[in-house]
Amino acid sequence: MKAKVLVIGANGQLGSVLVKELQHRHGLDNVVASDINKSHNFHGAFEVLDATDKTQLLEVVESYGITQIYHLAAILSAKGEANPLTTWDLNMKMLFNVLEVARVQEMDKVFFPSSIAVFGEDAPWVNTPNKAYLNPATVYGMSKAAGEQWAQYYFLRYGLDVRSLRYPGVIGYQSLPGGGTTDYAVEIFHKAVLEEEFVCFLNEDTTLPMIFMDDAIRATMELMEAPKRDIKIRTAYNLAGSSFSPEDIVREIRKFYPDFMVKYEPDFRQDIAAKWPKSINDDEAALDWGWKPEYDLEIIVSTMIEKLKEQYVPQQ
Ligand code: AKB
Repeated sequence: MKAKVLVIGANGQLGSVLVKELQHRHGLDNVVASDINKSHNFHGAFEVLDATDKTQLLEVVESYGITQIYHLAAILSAKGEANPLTTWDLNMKMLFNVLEVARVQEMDKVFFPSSIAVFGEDAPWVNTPNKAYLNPATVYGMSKAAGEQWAQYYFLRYGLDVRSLRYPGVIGYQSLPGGGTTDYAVEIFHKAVLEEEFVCFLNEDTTLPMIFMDDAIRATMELMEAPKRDIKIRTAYNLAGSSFSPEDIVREIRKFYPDFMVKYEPDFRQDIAAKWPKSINDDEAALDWGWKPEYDLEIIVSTMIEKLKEQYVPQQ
């Protein structure tokens, strides 16, 4: 039977790119993009969907005969701290609705993104292993850590094939992030290409795990397409790309824009970043389904600059 895929949170940083990849793999007619915000630029089916509303979710699933859900909607680490209880409520409610609808409809697979935000100050800071102690310091991180347990519970109790990755900060030219602590690592490239000064909300030496969009999408597809027997971790897999700090990015950007100006004005997001790992050990992902990142900082920077230049100065 052909897969019918629903993407929730399709307008987000990852969702907008993932929808196109899924359309490419499954066919335009077999992917339904959905988001709470109606403006979008997808070809193919699109539904305005509030995933906190289970009835609405079920209606969409039934009307298209959905067999797989990619649930990408969430309030992220920085934005989530403004309204902790609302963040918990929304993130958990959406996940429960997705898990329940997928269980009742006996779906083939569910993808639930987790994050490096599940780690807190009691996990090793460097080369953080998959099984490290989880004491997240943000509500977003708490919702992801709890979500991982619920994903595993639905697998063990009901046999629902839920798969998950702990994404680092995602860097891509195709879309903008919103409300995260790693957002600076995308914004900085837009400023560089526009030849404007960048004000960085993290300290210059704050090293964080990051991943290029193309690697993040490929990892998602490789995890989701791996044979079920190979998926040994049912909470979430650590996923690594490359680790670097704002000053590392600036050094690389100045190879292209030697006069690029940066001012450091750390805010509350510095405290969030300070409790996250500096680098991630993703040996289990490599072992179980063959994960291997392709983009290091140098390639990320040159690709970001090249692609954003095309976007800002349209070719004749
Ligand atoms: C955030 O910064 O909140 C996200 C994440 C690492 O999950 N990009």
